[in-house]
Amino acid sequence: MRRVRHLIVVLGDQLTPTLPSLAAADPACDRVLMAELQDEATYVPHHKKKIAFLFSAMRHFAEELRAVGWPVDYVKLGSPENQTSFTAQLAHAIATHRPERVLVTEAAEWRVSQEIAGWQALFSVPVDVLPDDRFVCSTPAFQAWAKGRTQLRMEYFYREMRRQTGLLMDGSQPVGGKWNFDSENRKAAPCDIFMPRPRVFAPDAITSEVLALVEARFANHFGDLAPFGFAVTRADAEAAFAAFVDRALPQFGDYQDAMLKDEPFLYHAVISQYLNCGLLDPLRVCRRVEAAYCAGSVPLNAAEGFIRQIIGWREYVRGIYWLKMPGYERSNFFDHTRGLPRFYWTGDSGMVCVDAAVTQTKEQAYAHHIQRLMITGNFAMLAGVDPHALHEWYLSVYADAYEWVELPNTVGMSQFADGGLLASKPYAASGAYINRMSNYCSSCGYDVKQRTGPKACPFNALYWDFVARSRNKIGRNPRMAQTLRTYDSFAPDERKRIAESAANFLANL
Ligand code: FAD
Ligand code: DLZ
Ligand code: SF4
Repeated sequence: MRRVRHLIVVLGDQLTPTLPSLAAADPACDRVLMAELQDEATYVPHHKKKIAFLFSAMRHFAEELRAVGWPVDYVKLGSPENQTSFTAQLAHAIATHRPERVLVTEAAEWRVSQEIAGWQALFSVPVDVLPDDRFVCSTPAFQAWAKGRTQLRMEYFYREMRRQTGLLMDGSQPVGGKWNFDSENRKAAPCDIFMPRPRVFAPDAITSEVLALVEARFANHFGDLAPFGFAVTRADAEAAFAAFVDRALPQFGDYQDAMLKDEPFLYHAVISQYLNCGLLDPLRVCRRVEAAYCAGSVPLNAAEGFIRQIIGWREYVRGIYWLKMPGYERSNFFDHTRGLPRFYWTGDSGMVCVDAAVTQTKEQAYAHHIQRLMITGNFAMLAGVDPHALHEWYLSVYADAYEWVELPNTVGMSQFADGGLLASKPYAASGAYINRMSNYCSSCGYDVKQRTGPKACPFNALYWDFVARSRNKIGRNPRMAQTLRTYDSFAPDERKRIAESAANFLANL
């Protein structure tokens, strides 16, 4: 076998042909290493669909590279050459090929970046770690933006990203005269409206082989493997995104916060799993949405709302993650210690809203943002669940979950466990909010109008109990002042009933 010049390690979420480590190399003398690894598939018990999606997308990407001339060592799980970790696999490949250098694009997650940081000391060949250019804002640029600011509000960061990219800009001013149309994005969805569905793709031979592997190896992991309809190639991910732009984007803005029973996707894009592993490019999808707005096929509140999620929230949470790691994963502002209730795995709590979110998560490895934030996240905070246990759950169960994006959303946004770095107030809500934004309550055994007692919606007593028990933590937050005044206006008997109802419910969890 001829001597390999550069060995390029491509990680599972680096499925992008223009990846810096590939751009820096030459198929004529360099070689790519990709591997399906037991350690990566089990550091949390990932949803079966998530593992199958990523393995199949990795195998298709290896084929995509081979088709343009790259020699690729693709190490399948279960093959004789397979080692369980990145480091062991690389050691094996170095012994086989004796490359002059190893190239790798920096890992998206702290855990893997630490593993890579150890390679230089372990191996006798130089290891080059290249910055990942697949984000709009580099980590040094985010750190420069954050430096000296007392508050790191997403809105101001987002405006910078709009200026930097020129997306929906009219010179130095935002198109439409406003930066943010969020207030127009909070309609509850009527249940009889036409509902688009994300495109699904029949498994090909590669995916079918992966599905059999996952069923055999990860049978005890959470989640349904079938039916499997994710795109696993760049072309199909593009097609799924194009279908979203045509069919759902026009209504995306209006119904972004809505929830409907038996409608897991509503007008959401269902593309985060493709963006996060590199099958779709964030800036390209935003430019496509901007073009749809300019062509008059989508309203401004939809185009702006979508672009804000990508160049605003997605980039912002990544910046926060790298600013605060390590240590951010142990944030616990409220000192919550309760274990994760069993029904996060089974979906049999009796609360229709929670069970709908868990059941569709089990079926689809997907729940939309408001379900994650205001149902499962909100419930966990009100019930006092340990944020780290919840973080591990979110990291396991969603096809789009990688720690850099999941952790700030869970610990910062949904649990306020960082004490307000990311959110200006806790996203805590009683049943009234859920009832306003969804049709769950009409089929629930609990009564959303009752605050206390055995039939009362658990979110109600838990909400007021959370407000009361967290007073010394949230009392100085101006955005919580009205809520505390309302609690204080309750008669002592009512406060006692709230405490008892919450305690009874939690005792039976
Ligand atoms: P859409 O609603 O159609 O939005 C379009 C795109 O915007 C998404 O594909 C996503 O790339 C981006 N986006 C929207 N909101 C956010 C956000 N808050 N942070 C980052 N990107 C955003 N997103 C992940 O990609 N991975 C995660 O592991 C993840 N964990 C989350 C955990 C919690 C507790 C919460 C509250 C949110 C989490 N999110 C996560 C953010 C968000 O829920 C998902 O990005 C979104 O639901 C993906 O579905 P979609 O593609 O249909 O998104
Ligand atoms: C999430 C994941 C899974 C399930 N499996 C693999 C794998 O077998 N091989 C691989 O290269 N990457 C995998 N990943 C992604 C990594 O865990 C990790 O998220 C990325 O390398 C980013 O740090
Ligand atoms: Fe959820 Fe309460 Fe409504 Fe039942 S009544 S669906 S528990 S908010």
